[in-house]
Amino acid sequence: MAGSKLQQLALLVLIYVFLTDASANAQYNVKLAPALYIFGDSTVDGGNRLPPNGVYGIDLNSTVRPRWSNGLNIADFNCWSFDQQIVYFNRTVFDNLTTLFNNEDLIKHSRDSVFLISFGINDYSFNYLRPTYNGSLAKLEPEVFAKYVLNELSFRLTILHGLGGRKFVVNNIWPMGCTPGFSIGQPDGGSCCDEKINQLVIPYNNSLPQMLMKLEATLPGFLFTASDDFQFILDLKMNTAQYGITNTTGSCLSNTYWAAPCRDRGQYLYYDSVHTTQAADFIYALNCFNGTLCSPRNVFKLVGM
Ligand SMILES: *[C@@H]1O[C@H](CO)[C@@H](O)[C@H](O)[C@H]1NC(C)=O
Ligand SMILES: *[C@@H]1O[C@H](CO)[C@@H](O)[C@H](O)[C@H]1NC(C)=O
Ligand SMILES: *[C@@H]1O[C@H](CO)[C@@H](O)[C@H](O)[C@H]1NC(C)=O
Ligand SMILES: *[C@@H]1O[C@H](CO)[C@@H](O)[C@H](O)[C@H]1NC(C)=O
Ligand SMILES: *[C@@H]1O[C@H](CO)[C@@H](O)[C@H](O)[C@H]1NC(C)=O
Ligand SMILES: *[C@@H]1O[C@H](CO)[C@@H](O)[C@H](O)[C@H]1NC(C)=O
Ligand SMILES: CC(=O)N[C@H]1CO[C@H](CO)[C@@H](O)[C@@H]1O
Repeated sequence: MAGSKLQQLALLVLIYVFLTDASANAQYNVKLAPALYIFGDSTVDGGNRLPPNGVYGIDLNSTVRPRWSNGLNIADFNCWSFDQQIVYFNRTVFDNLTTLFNNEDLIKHSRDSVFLISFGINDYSFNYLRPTYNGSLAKLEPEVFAKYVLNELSFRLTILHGLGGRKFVVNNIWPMGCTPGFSIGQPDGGSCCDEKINQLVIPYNNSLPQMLMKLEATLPGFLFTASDDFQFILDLKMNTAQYGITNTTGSCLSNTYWAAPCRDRGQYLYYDSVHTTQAADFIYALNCFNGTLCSPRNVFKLVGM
């Protein structure tokens, strides 16, 4: 996991802030985390499962493999199933890290590293909310489905804790009804969000912090911060001038696979019908690392703990 085109954006933000903001050091007692391990779905995909087509990753000048965005995304790494990622991480720990560190240093390395977890969004967008999806999950009440996904997440966080992970950054579910794939049928040509769909993810967002606090209370040394993706997207849509992202409703790609992408990608919130652009992800990363988007502490504070 520590291989490939590692987490460039997140790391860039980290390095940028560490290099440019000496005062943060004193303020938060910040130190650079030894490693950033990233687990998750296509929102943090580094380009392993994609159409063989240049429109994804277009702003990377073919320097790295494309991903589900125009450029770098929230975390930037490889999209395997979460469990496969755990297997690879475990292998990295046993095959590689044990040769680099003695036992004591390995514990310290794992304890100080940051684990970026992207979970749940694909469970909602590709299973639960898919109109044609006929699986049993789609029939569950929103509260029941939320509980199911949260249990799956809790289980995997516990495994990662067992493998030495201590500091976790976890997302909640963004307002699905605002993604172009769902808002397109709405009045006003898709500028409004599908509020019914937005409501469906709220039980998950409401229960996520409790679940994480429970882990923090029961697993020794476990620390988390949760990003409020839901509020982030709504804020972006309300404050377009401040962020310079002026098109928060349409998709930069008019057709996911074949059409040329829009030219002004820096002004779009959505790159395709589901995924956000590099411009939006950069604002997100800054706000979670150094702002108030992530709570109960931002990533700087988490790293300094
Ligand atoms: C990080 O946040 C602190 C406190 O709000 C601020 O002074 C500093 O400029 C921020 N640094 C960056 C790089 O945004
Ligand atoms: C891609 O090329 C453009 C124009 O040369 C440059 O401004 C940009 O920084 C490059 N992007 C990357 C990721 O190398
Ligand atoms: C990690 O790998 C070790 C050694 O191969 C194995 O004993 C252990 O069950 C694995 N743990 C997980 C969670 O995969
Ligand atoms: C990790 O260990 C495996 C097995 O020994 C090896 O094939 C691989 O090249 C190592 N990876 C790194 C990055 O050192
Ligand atoms: C969904 O399930 C129903 C009843 O089980 C069936 O009649 C229908 O054809 C299925 N739809 C799809 C798209 O598979
Ligand atoms: C946003 O982008 C879409 C797709 O390119 C376009 O149809 C729409 O008119 C744009 N909206 C605004 C407000 O620019
Ligand atoms: C705790 C948390 O993240 N709650 C979010 C869940 O979704 C609502 C939408 O109603 C957001 O406003 C909350 O911030």
